[in-house]
Amino acid sequence: MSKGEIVMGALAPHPPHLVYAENPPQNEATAEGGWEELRWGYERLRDSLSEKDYDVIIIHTPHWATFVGTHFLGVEKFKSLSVDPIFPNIFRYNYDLTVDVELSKAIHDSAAEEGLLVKMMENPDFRIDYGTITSGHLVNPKWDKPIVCISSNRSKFYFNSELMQANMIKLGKATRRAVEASGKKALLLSSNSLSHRHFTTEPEIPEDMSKEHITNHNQYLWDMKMINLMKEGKTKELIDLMPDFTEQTVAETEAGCLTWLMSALDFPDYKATVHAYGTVIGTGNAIIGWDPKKAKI
Ligand code: 2X7
Ligand code: FE2
Repeated sequence: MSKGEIVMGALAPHPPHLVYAENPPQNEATAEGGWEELRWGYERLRDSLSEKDYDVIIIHTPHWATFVGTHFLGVEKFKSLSVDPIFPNIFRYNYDLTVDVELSKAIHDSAAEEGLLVKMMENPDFRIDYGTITSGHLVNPKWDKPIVCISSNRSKFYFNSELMQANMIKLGKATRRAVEASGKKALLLSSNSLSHRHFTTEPEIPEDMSKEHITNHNQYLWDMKMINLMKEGKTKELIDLMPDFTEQTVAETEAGCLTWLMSALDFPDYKATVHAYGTVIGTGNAIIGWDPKKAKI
């Protein structure tokens, strides 16, 4: 069996607004468009993936929060309706997805070898979180690839950012090792926004773009600082700054997804490709790809 590999890693944020604005048949709500910059960014990410051959999409998601260890989906098929708890008016999505349970279990076992507390989630009636569904849809609207879905262990809440990062670095290493041993080609998604202070009221028309902007200038400056580090290939510095960034902008990086991705990619020192930056209800969102082939040039 040939060695497996990560063919690409991406920061793939999941505001449900982006799915709503696309009007796919799976979503019950209908929109008049909106958030084009980000949606066109996802188009560019999908274009860059069209040249890649891959077997599976591995998603680390903030909206499956687990407080005792890291959990992995362990059932092959999930089909149900996902309703966003905050935005039921815009996201009521009928999902039908397949899990690569073999790879999921392999990453679980590899993470256990790193000393992490882990669990397979084997309840067939489990409701898949909207982070997984939104990032999964925007990257692969046909849903023709199986996924592996990894929960976010909220160690930041009962310990601190530093401990969360240390664990996510182990989880990233464990993920890379399991992918390589599997012989499979994997696409990895960090499903999170950057800065995350958001508006507390919604415009009458959610997609009214005259109302959309970053919540405050501080968030914008922090987002640009972090994105520029990614563009420059300074991902170790990015990890060092993550606790301060997360605290000052209430960033969704608190869930550990981006730290996991950087570790799985072995802390890229090559340039990331920024496909888009834009805001959704005041939060900062970037769509960014890392192609490990660039490391070899
Ligand atoms: O979960 C989210 C998010 N991360 C960003 C923006 C809007 C809604 O939901
Ligand atoms: Fe979110």
